[in-house]
Amino acid sequence: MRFEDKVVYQIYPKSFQDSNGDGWGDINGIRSRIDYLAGLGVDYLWLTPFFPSPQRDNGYDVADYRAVDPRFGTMADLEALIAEAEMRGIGLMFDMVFNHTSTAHEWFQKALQGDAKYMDYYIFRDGTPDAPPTNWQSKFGGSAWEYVPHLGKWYLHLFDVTQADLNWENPAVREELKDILRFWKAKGVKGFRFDVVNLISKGEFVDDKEGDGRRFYTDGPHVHECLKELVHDSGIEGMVTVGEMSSTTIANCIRYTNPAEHELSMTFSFHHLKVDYKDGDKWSLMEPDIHALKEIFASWQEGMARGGGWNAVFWCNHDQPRIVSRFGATGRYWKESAKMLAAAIHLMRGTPYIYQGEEIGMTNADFTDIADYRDVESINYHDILRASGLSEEETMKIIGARSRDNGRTPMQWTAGESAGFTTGTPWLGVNHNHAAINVEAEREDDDSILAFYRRLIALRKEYRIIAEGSIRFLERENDDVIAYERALGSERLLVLCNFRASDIAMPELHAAGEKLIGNYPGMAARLRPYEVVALRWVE
Ligand code: TEU
Repeated sequence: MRFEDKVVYQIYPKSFQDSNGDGWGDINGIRSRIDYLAGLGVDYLWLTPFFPSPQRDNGYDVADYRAVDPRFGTMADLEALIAEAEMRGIGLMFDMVFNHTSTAHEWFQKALQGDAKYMDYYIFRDGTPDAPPTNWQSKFGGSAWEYVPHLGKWYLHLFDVTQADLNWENPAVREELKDILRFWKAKGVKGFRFDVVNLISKGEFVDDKEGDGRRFYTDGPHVHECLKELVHDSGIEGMVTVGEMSSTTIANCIRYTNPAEHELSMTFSFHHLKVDYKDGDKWSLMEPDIHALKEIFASWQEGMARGGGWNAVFWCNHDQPRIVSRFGATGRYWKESAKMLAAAIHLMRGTPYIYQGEEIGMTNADFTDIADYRDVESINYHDILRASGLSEEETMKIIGARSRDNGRTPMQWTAGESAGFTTGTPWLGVNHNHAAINVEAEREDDDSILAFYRRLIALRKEYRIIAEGSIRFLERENDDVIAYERALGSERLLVLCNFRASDIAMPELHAAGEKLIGNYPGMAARLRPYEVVALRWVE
């Protein structure tokens, strides 16, 4: 099953809707908004982790995979949400953080006590306090190894020091993880997202002379075997699964998602979200390179199709800045650019993901002080950038553009206090532009970004060509426009996206097609600023 005509909506529970005034979003908050989600027409809700956690990395540091953190609610609340969603034809997808656990997890606590069984659940290496086993770097900055003096050993953490990597070479670990999947499947969960799942199989533990170590564990030696075993033995085959793939390749993503391989339904890859990284560095700013963006889409979309793979298509998630602030506009062309960006990916080949707030055109956070940020990565990099010699002003400009908190500010429901997110003090500041950008303002407006997303979702279900058509990229040399053609039998769909804030020449491509969707009235001789138009015809 390919999930071609499905659309997934991602919820970051902490920032979606608070129901009890403690400033944290919660499960009952999601329940109260279920009709809004059903109204959008989405098929699945992916919930980022709500499990008991010290919240060093907002829940991606899981201390217990089978329970609900009391700050998010109870198991009964969760069961009610699953049932209420199902009544509306919506399935829940849970986020399985299986590359690492929190150091607060009982397995790691037992390992720390020297219990050999549990030490083998993690990646411990002998050594002296002055020499980590390898020079690998944590994704959040600093060494990927932490020394435990009373054990005389180091443990590996590719992320925060409180996120210890699991040892997937140990069959007992793999059994534990399968059991967790069975547990949630039995509760009626319909699918799973697997966090950084292409990092689970570590290769050799040697110094990386040219990089941060990722070449030794990315798409590692046993990753495909491990996934096949996990999916097969846990009995989740046939459910919707998406793997988050860090620094991966098309060839690997074909293997992860080609149905003949029995691994996953689809993959997230991130190359298209690095076209504004100067020299590939997230912490160096650059204008987005639209030519590079198009080439990445073209090679991934066409390459995955050739190999029988399947893409998850997305712009936003809880780790990314807001797309209108990034590749679109927040001033004069805010609405046009938000719609253009939406159509650009919703009409591609793959399963679209919408991240909460994207559908109303939410923008980056408007924080100016590092004290306003909560994300561990932003706080670490603030210090790293300052130590590298940048001024506070330069540093805050970078953090402002790149922080993961840009995508985590509370959902903007109304123009009222705290945007209707909470009656208390929000855990992370609400963007002041909620007075203008909010669900209430867009809900009844046929011309709103929200209405446009609703229409895109409906079109995918109405026109098989969107869900199942082949894809071919056009205008490869034109740096202003992203253009592609979908085909199904004798049917064609041409999509033209102007990524510029000015009007540009109309590519000489279109036959006299019927306009299926666009963000301006009618058709003009040139493509207007951030215009998108999709034309359909039968040959
Ligand atoms: O993210 C994995 C990941 O590598 C990134 O997107 C990461 O946040 C970014 O590269 C840092 O610059 C996943 C989760 O989505 C993220 O929230 C977690 O922090 C991370 O795994 C660890 O579990």
